[in-house]
Amino acid sequence: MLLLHVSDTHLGSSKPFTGSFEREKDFYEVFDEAIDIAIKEHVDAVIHSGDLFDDFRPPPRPYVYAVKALNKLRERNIKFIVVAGQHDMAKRAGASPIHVLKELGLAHSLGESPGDVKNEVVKLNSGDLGVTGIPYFEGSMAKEVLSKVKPPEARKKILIAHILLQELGLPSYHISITQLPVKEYNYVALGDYHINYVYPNIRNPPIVYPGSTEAQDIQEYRDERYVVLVDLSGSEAVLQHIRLERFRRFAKLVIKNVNELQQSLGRLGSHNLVKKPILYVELTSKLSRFEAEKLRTELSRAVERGLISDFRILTKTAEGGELEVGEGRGEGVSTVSLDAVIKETFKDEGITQLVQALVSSTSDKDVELILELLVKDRSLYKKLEELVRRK
Ligand SMILES: [Mn+2]
Repeated sequence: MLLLHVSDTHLGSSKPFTGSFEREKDFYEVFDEAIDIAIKEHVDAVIHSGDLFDDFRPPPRPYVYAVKALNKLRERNIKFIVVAGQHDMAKRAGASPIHVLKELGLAHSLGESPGDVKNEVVKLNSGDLGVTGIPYFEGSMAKEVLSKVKPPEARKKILIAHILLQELGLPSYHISITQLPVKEYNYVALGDYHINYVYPNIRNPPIVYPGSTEAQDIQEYRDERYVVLVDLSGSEAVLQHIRLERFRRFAKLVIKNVNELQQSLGRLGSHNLVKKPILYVELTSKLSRFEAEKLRTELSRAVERGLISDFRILTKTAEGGELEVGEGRGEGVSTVSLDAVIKETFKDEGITQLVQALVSSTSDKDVELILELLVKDRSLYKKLEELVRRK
């Protein structure tokens, strides 16, 4: 029995260039590559450990690409078994995009909302596979979630979960690996952590994060990205990490001034890459407006010459953290913050606050709040209306 483990494909994302279709396509292309590997390797099923989509209400395009790719699997009788991550998680029953794929007969869903743990036996070409699916959940639900984990009755069993393990050593986590009955399973397929990671010193069963298929920003970037081929034919699972080729590379240059950029660009060596890399430029000193403009021009020229696909500029904050001050292609590069740009653009305190809230909003709650604000403050609404009319 052969499986391909894939995770965190975030279809629909275009990070770090929100709204760029070029970048959005990267996520579709590498997903397609993973599906083609599954077909080439004649696997019985593709196991997806969550964040298939980047949004729980995807626009049509990510659906189209997902359906196209998953149809190729269905034609070959390869099952696609998936749990929801926090990105494609239903806020209420039946509302996850995974549910749509399930209704279309393109996915076997093993959990779509927090606490929706499933223990099932799935019929594959080469036999029965017992699967426990744990979709993303908040840490406070751990006890309830763990009580629902019941290894199914089957000769071969896998556990799929979209969780961060305590053992990763990150600031936040869901549970420790010791809380899961891993010994009951032949393979543990994990998602949520975007970096490839194999839990050390455990031969049986392997506990694996393949990592995401694309990096969402430079912090997540690694030179290699993988899908994992899992052979369950023998008594112990045999793994093969397969390197993906069609993901976008990131490069980073740390420079003081424009001269240093010109010297470093030549050394990028991006000519033999399948795709031109995204370049992050980290500035170690503050540039004048003139120098900043020159830097942007140089970088735009590098895009035109096909050295890089796009760029972002980073400067260090006073606290030593990284601050992004500009991105490529038309976005103005300066040493001012996004907040300052919004202020400068709208020149009205009320509107500025509104736009800032919208820009930084991450939930429907914020939108509700903003609407409430508009209803209460008619003058703000009037000003906004005028602005829209002028555009
Ligand atoms: Mn993810």
